[in-house]
Amino acid sequence: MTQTTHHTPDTARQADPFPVKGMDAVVFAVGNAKQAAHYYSTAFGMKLVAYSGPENGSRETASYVLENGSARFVLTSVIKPATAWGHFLAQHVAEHGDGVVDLAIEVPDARAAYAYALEHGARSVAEPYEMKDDHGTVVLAAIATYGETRHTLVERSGYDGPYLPGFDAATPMVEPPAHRTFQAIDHCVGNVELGRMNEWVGFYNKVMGFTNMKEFVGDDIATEYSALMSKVVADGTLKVKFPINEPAIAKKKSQIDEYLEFYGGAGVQHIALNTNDIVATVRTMRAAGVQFLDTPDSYYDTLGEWVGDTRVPVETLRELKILADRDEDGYLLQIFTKPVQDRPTVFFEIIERHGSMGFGKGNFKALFEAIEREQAKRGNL
Ligand code: TYF
Ligand code: FE
Repeated sequence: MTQTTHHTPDTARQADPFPVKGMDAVVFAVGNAKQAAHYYSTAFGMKLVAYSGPENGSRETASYVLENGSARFVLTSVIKPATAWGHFLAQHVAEHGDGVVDLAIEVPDARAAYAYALEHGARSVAEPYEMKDDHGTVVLAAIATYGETRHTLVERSGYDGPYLPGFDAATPMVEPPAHRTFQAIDHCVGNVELGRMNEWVGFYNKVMGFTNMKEFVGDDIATEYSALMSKVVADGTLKVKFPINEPAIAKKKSQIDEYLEFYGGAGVQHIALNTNDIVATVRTMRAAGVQFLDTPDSYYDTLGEWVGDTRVPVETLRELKILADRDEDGYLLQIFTKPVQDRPTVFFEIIERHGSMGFGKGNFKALFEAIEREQAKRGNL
């Protein structure tokens, strides 16, 4: 059946049936992209690099492209729906609120990736097409994944424009912070309906040849305290990692059920962002008004006993409510924002890895208790 990989040997990499270069972009459909772009600039420290809107020929949508290292977010709003895409975006925002419509993946050959995916059971949302301008040609195609989410497969083959044809370079909205807050997308998590996690894990196994990583939340943890089950799929090089969660029947209402109820179905739950200085990043983001989940002092009272020494003293972790975990490969530091819109749906994780390729298993109890405290405040527990 499905393989479990941690570090994939080079031989497996050579035989990769679905090679990927990494995440191309996380595309959000939002009610007001102009203001969302401002939030990700001022609060997350990202840099506006490209824009498409009525001023440069896009009558239907306005899109802002923000970057931080290799992490790219595209924020899109509908101005006046005209085509099927505009109507889809308008309906997506009406039904789901602000959310992710596309986890775009950069591939060396979009036509080959698309053909492989369709042969292995993917549903097409866009057949391969080319976009061209003075900067070169980009080949794109798209397949459906959970909920109304899609994966656009992007082949850039030397394209040197600021994002895609149709986009003009833009100047940053504000001066980015002196310290870069994060530099890459670590993983993108999906929430799917009860009983459907294995189906979606199988989808990535078949359609993209992704393999299962060691870390998962099984039945045992689910019934004890998490109220969710989770498995992680990744490409052979671990550049693209997609955990998939489903609710579990437990004593309390699952955080995944809360998401599904307020999002109106399956969708992207959180985006994790890599940083090399989580302390500086959390200080910058907190100062800009970003709210993070709280962690009780009792967590820090015993942390040193099992995590041992990390780059950051426990007292600093305690001050900023940063979590730490250690496994056989090393350790990681991580923290989670509260939902970033009024609906209790999409949130972000900031993660600093030192060897560990895990997802913070040792923190699941503390993390899920913190999420439950927020659920209770919203009357959803
Ligand atoms: O991505 C992960 O697996 C970790 C932990 O609802 C996690 O960030 C898992 C499920 C969840 C929230 C966080
Ligand atoms: Fe995560």
